[in-house]
Amino acid sequence: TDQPIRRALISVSDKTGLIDLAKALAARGVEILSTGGSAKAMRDAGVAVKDVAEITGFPEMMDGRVKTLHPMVHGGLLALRDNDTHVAAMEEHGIGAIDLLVVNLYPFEETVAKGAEWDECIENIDIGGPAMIRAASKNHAFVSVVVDVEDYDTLLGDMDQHGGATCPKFRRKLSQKAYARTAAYDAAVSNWMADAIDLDAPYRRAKAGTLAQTLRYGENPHQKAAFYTDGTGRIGVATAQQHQGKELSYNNINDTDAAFELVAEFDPAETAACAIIKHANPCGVARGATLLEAYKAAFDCDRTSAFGGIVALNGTLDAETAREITGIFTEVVIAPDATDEAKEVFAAKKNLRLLTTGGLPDVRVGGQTLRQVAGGFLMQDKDVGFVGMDDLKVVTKLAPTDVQMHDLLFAWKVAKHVKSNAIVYVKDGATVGVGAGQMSRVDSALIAAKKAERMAEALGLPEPLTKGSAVASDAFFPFPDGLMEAAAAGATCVIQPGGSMRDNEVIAAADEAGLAMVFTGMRHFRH
Ligand code: 93A
Repeated sequence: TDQPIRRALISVSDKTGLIDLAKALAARGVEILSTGGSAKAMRDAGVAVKDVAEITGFPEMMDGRVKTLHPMVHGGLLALRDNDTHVAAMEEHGIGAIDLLVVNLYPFEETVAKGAEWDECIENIDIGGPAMIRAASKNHAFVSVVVDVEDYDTLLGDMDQHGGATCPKFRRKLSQKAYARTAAYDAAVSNWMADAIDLDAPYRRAKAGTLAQTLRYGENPHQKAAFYTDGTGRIGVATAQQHQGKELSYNNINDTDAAFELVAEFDPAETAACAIIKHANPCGVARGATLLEAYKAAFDCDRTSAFGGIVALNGTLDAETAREITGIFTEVVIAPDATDEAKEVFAAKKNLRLLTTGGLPDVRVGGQTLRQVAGGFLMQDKDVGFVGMDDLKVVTKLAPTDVQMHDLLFAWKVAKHVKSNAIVYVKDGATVGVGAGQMSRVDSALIAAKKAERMAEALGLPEPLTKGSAVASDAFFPFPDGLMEAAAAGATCVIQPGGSMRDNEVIAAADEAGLAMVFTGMRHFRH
């Protein structure tokens, strides 16, 4: 039913149109209650106003934080006029009905927009206003609530149409608009806080995570850093147990993750495997009959780079392997487990960190990766792409032998974990040259071959181990040149995605060089 407006509460920060509205209401016989600033403005303009403080019996206090939060106000807004007990309560406590609420909120959004300090923004979070708005909106069966200066005229119009009352349809519309306003208001506060937290501490951007460790610094000493867990409980560096050594650093965690995710590609039921990582790229990966063999072979790929590296194993670290690893300075060793003897071997090396995980992560289980760019985030599925023997397509006249096939697939698995452009030479289940992170695929092929030459010299071998090797390329060869470099280094078989415009040229060059080549149909860029 239409509800007569006899008593109004006006509390507005934006005083636009206030005086006109107050005069119009007064002219229609409406009694006006108001808060400090609003009351003063109306009184100065000659409108009769009663202070809310007079009704509540409490002065506005705590810098205005508490002015309308009182049963005399909220009872007047919330009481159901057609409910006997509500009416009795009003009578008992002397609560007068409030038929109209006119409120606009502390200018929180504007305060933030002008770049105010934290404390000023906080003071501009309106509490009493939204409380009243929500109360009046809930009770729209009896109460009209106006939250927008634009609605003052519409209100007066509706009152005039209904003999000083408002109609139910209009009140419901006002109510909906009022809830939209308080919802947007709280969203603005929440968004501001989220942003402010990030600006204060960008390293806390991993919002969804749980702080696991504040790090001494980030990639460099002048960068603050922290480590967060994501709650998935995935086996890996985040859930590993550290047995000895000082705290892991930012780079240690990053490299240890790269090492363990790589070594987990190799099923321990099939083979022992070892990966050595430097600066997030493998400088040696090998499989072997034992972890000791695998470690030695991985180490021989690039002994220079392995210094200060991260070693990951796909099985239980034993004492022999541990002893071999202590032959050079190693930052971190991560393995599913370690024997007591192995732990004893490491105990003498105070700076070496040993991590055990209780198992290997399942590299086929997906999930998302998140990375930051200026002003945004990039989300993508994890690269869990896998190719097996049956997925390979032989494209050359020559087909790889079984032995070559094994090395090709091994090289392919490693290439997935090498920063693009990745070229990986493999011989007998061990990398013999890794070219990583070059802008040109040709350079990656050359660098890897060059490293193999240096290793041959250091090891006193008659020729580099790339002679007779299998080579993997993480993406297609756009031209034959990269492939020719690999052939010049001695590669005899090739694994690559294929799909270049010039595949025919590349295949022809491979045939001419006497190479066996297979296409995977899948690429493994990694940046
Ligand atoms: O600080 S508050 O959250 N506490 C209150 O009890 C309260 N009651 C009204 N802010 C409160 N208000 C807000 O004061 C209103 O939403 C309005 O924006 C402002 C009007 O104050 P004044 O009439 O004193 O200028």
